[in-house]
Amino acid sequence: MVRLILILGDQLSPEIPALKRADKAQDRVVMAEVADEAAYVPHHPKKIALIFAAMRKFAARLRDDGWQVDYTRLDDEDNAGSIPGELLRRADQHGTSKVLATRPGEWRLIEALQDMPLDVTLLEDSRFIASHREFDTWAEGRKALRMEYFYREMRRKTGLLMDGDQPEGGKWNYDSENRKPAPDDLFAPKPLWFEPDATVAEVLDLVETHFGKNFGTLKPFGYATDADQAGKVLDHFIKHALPSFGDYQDAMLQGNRFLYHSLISAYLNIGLLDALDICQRVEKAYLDGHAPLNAAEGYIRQILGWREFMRGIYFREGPEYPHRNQLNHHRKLPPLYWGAKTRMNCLSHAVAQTRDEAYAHHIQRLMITGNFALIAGINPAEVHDWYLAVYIDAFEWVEAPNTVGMSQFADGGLVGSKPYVSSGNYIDKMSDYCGACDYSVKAKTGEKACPFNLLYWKLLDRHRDRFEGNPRMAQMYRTWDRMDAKHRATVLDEAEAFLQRLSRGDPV
Ligand code: FAD
Ligand code: DLZ
Ligand code: SF4
Repeated sequence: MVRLILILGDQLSPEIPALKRADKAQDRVVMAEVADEAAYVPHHPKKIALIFAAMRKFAARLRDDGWQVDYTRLDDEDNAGSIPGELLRRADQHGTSKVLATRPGEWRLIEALQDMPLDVTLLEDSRFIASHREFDTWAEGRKALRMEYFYREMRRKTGLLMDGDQPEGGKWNYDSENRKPAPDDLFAPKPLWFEPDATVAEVLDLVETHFGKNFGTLKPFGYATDADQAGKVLDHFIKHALPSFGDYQDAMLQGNRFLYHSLISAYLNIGLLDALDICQRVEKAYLDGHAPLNAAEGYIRQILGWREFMRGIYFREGPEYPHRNQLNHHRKLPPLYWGAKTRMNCLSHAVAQTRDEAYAHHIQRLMITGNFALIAGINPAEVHDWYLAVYIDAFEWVEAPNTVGMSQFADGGLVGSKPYVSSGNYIDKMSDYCGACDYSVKAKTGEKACPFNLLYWKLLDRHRDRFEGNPRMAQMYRTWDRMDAKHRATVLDEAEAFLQRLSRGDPV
């Protein structure tokens, strides 16, 4: 019997297990641009354009390679509007009930496929360095799951940056050398962008028509949309930016949105690049003397460590993980996240960049938009939906542990041992945002007080019972307790007044 081989918009790799197990002579590849996937959150138009264009190019590549591909475009008349709907329609067309698919990266879609009245086989996605079994075996019986120890396992497993059974250079982690603030006149290489070709131009028109009102600027669109272009982006990064990646990994500059970051997460997540191959190429750059160890190790840790760890957590914790709210935060996401004016220059910049590029780098996501949402007590489910919608690389398996876990501490400390929160000082140290802000980062109270200064203490005060006993937070509480009682009361009152203004929708 003919089988339908489902390839989703983030499974665009010839190595994807469903294709590897398929019979080119007989089976039919099913790919579909569908309203349900494009609308479960209001995705940034650039993200939809990337996925549709990359899907179309991948389908063409498969056809050239001899596969029979049933491709449905968004505006095809008989489009069923959902992945299950399209599978049913194709099953009917070809008189089959058999579907071979690679496990999707989101519980919502896994459950939808499992509930179908067809014979669906789901294969484990093999594009990752650690299998589910490996992660679960590592996690089993541990009191706390910490990325650092998992990462060491992965280094041993792959042999990346290893000198026998010891880490290259004698240390596993060079994070302490990766925290330089960027000087204002830093010269950073420009990322590699591409002029839209005919396929991309056609998709841009389609996206403009159907999703033009979503938050986000569609044009100019310069993202890579096939494996060849994505490979060029990686080459460009390794050649020009990798050597300084380590030094300025945590820096933020108003005039430079990308600094020394690689901008490859979306390509990696949709299958245009391969994780192990990237790590091996970065290791080679180090061994060839092109990049220093703190850069190569810092970069490899992000992919081999954080990315694999996050995936392990998402699948181990199950479908209710994205709904966790251990800190019981319920404030609505304020309109400033969707571009409403704010006097906070750091947020204004991070959101404007997100709107224009569908991209912000890690520290902007963690210490600006994420930090503010956490100290303002925003509902993590709303924060999660926002991150899932606005970033070009956002797929739930990687977005949810980063947002719900690392950034909002809503999993109660599974991903991180303490919440990533800071007052304005950290932002001032790592960026040039504060100098151009309406608020004063030096002011701790009063009309000009930086809201991060107020809300940071408010969060610690509100959750004292939970955090006071955490050894990594004890120093913060000691600092707070040493402050004059009247000053502390003023901070808490002003923080509360700010939060009320935020909830009322007053400009902040
Ligand atoms: P670089 O800084 O050049 O890093 C290299 C690569 O390392 C990235 O491409 C990515 O594949 C990997 N990486 C780095 N940090 C992480 C991490 N914490 N988790 C997983 N992979 C990592 N990343 C996503 O791919 N999709 C998301 O939806 C996503 N959501 C996030 C939400 C929040 C709140 C936070 C704090 C982080 C999120 N990240 C997400 C992680 C990280 O911010 C992005 O991977 C990174 O900014 C992508 O840009 P880049 O390719 O230039 O990365
Ligand atoms: C994100 C996305 C979008 C916007 N559109 C489609 C689509 O039309 N067809 C498709 O197959 N996949 C799409 N995707 C990616 C899926 O949402 C993704 O496969 C799941 O969220 C699982 O990671
Ligand atoms: Fe952000 Fe505060 Fe700095 Fe303004 S002063 S940019 S609000 S950290």
